[in-house]
Amino acid sequence: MASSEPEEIDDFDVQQWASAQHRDDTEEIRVLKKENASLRQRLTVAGRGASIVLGAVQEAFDEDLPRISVPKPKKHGKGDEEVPVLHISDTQMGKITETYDTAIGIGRLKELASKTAKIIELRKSMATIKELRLYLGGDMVEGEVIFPHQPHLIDTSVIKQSVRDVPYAITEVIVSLLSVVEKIHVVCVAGNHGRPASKHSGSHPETNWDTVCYEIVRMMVHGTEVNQRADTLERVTFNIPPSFYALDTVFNTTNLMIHGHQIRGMIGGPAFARQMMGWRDSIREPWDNLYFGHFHVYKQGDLNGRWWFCNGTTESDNDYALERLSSSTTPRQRLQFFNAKHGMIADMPIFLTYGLAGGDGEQAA
Ligand SMILES: [Mn+2]
Repeated sequence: MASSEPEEIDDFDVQQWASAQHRDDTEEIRVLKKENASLRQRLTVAGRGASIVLGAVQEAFDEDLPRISVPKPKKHGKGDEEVPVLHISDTQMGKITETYDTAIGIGRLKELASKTAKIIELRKSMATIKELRLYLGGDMVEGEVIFPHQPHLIDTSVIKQSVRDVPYAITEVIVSLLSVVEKIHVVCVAGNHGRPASKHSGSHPETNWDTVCYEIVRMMVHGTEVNQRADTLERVTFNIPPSFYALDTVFNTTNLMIHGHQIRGMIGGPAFARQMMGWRDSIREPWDNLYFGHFHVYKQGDLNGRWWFCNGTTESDNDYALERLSSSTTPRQRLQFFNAKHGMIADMPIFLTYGLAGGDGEQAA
């Protein structure tokens, strides 16, 4: 009985059957089939819902954009032009520790924007500052399936992290900084916590919840094609490349940003140095300085004249960093200033103490 079955299947031409069916379809069924095929494509190729979520947000924004009132900078300052670079990464939004959760994460980003704005205003007494670069370095979301017990260590789902909390917080940072600069150029890379599933699950490398956040920030700031916000199109620009790295040129210096999970060994160590020199040759475009996060350790160094800058995190009391990296520091992010003559002229941590005993930021708008 079993021996006759394969022949029957061989005789049956699926392609022919399918095209015969297709010819008999009514127009509605053809449209439905096409829609079905395109949805299936989006699910399997683009990866498990991330692009569907993005599509749904876009449809919602086509109807109604979030209300944002975009401020004008009061003055540009005097003296030679300077460009601030603000590196935000590893906000791990959604994660809970003893002293961190989503509300504290959002509070610290507000604190960061307010402290950055104050420093920019101060520097305007000696420099002209019109434009800021905002580097979003990945792990903006904590995710939910990065390691097996993670569901116990988060306060919101990855959907809320990537569609609501991070886009809201980052859009607030952008809008708040528009009160001190005319233009903001936003440069983005995705982190390992934004992966939709385990790194061995075979999802597309471009599919990442960080990227969903960035695209939603862009929609919140610019609106959609159908429903555009005219006052921000020229003032805020975005670079969200599909590659693991992003490049940004400030005056004569080209900065290379990655998330950092690609780095092997100790940062600043010999394996790291080899890898950094490898990227110098393997990445087609020439670059000068390397920016990354991931390690939750605020550090920098230079290697044969190229700077590397490792960003801190907004989170506090991270058991992983305590156990594995013996590091426990005040939450911080990086702010720099560049000018045409010298390139990078100032590099400073912005300490974030919102939510900590005796902390600042309660007053942050
Ligand atoms: Mn990471």
